[in-house]
Amino acid sequence: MNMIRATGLIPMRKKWKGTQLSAPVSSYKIQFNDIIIFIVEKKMGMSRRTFLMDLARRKGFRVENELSDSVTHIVTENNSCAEILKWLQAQKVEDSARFRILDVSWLTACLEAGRPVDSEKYRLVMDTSVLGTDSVSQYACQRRTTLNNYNKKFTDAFEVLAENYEFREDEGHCLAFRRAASVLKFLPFAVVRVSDVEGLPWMGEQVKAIIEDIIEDGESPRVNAVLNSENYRSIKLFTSVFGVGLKTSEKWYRMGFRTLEEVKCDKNLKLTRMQRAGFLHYEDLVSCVSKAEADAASLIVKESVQRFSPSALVTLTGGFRRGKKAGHDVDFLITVPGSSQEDELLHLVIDFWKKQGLVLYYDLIESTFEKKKLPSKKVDGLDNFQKCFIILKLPKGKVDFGNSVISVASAEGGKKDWKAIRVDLVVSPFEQYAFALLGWSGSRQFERDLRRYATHEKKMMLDNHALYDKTKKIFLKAASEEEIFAHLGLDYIEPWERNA
Ligand code: DCT
Ligand code: MG
Repeated sequence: MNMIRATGLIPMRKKWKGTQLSAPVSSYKIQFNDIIIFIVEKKMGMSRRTFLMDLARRKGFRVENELSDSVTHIVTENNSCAEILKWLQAQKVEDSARFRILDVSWLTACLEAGRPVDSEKYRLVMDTSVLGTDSVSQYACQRRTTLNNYNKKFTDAFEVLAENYEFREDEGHCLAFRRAASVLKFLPFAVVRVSDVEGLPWMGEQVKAIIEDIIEDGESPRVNAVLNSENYRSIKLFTSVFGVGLKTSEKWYRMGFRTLEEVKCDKNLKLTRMQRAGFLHYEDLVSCVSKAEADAASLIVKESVQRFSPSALVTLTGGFRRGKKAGHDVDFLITVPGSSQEDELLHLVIDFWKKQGLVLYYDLIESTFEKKKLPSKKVDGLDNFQKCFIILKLPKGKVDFGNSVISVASAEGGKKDWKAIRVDLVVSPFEQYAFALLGWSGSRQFERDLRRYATHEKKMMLDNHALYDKTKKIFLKAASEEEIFAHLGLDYIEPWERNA
């Protein structure tokens, strides 16, 4: 981070030599070591900043020229809390919650007193009006949520609780914590006190109590209790195996299993083909797919698909389309412009890969789409597209593939020169492509809320195939995601803003 350039200041060293606007930091004795101050130039101006820095140093305060990692107190004049947080964001500061952001009147009070005064009443307050709208929408599809999460410590906690409720099949509580996490992911600032979330949707009493615990103690007893519970830990472990769902995990838990070793050693257990593959490639599959690996997989998928259908479009969807740097799998959507049915393509690609020894596991599901059917009411169910769930043997190092050379993290000497990664291929008819793309780009919470919004606000039904207007009793056609948002009366949200 180069603060000097960022704030537009002349580098201090030059200044000391020339105009002597400020004395070197070391020439005054620091009396108050616990507080390390940085004064923001924005809106205050350079000369007033220099004057205040100098004065504070004379009085024994430690004032930094740059916004270093050691700074504890940020002093600002005429800026709102939101402006400062935005400015911190521009300085690539990730954890803005570690600073006290204070009005300049705190510093002048300190200078007057000749010692640090209590800063609480000088803290800049965040209120949601700075979000640019009067209120934050209850729907994730009306919130632009990037991967910049200022509230990870809260959202991680909520996700543990949501997951635990999911394991216990308590949908209501699960959704409540998922929605709360989603709202906090959207906030362009770090929550530092409970009042910061006042007026935001989905902030119920339980949610606020957890936020309060984390603010005060850095942790929530309720979340810790889940993390330490044998049931949660076991179900989490079992469901981390590809092919093992909630039902199987619960069964294994009831049978007394607590580790994967115990499951693997029981010769009486009948595992599915999917689960056997899951255990066989467990280590590779739990270590997430990196962006580089996803790019390498993209090349392989594109080359292979276009080998059999040169005009086919292959689009990276899922988390990687939203800009994620890692994911549990790589999702692709395939469509052939001008063609409505391409049943053969996926089979040809899989056969080709099998011959190349690239397929460690696959399950090809034929399309079950019926033309007459309305968009489905099921929110989280799978769609009817032909699709294939694959474990791909991704080569490491530089590999020639078709006309391309792919390069993934090289194999370390003597070790296996490939990694097992999960790949999903979905084939959509061309006229449903926009709906399929929107549905497969996620996030899950974003998709849920798009459907909820369509149903409750527009009397429409949206799924991965179509949009149906129940009032006009017609299907609304769309050739792009933009057109679907327009049909729904929503502002367009870019894929990287859908990380709800
Ligand atoms: N999807 C959905 N509902 C489901 C399953 C999937 O709406 N029940 C959509 C949302 C994302 C996309 O399909 C791909 O699913 P995942 O791969 O599970 O999600 P992801 O966002 O790609 O997450 P990850 O990075 O972990 O793969
Ligand atoms: Mg994915």
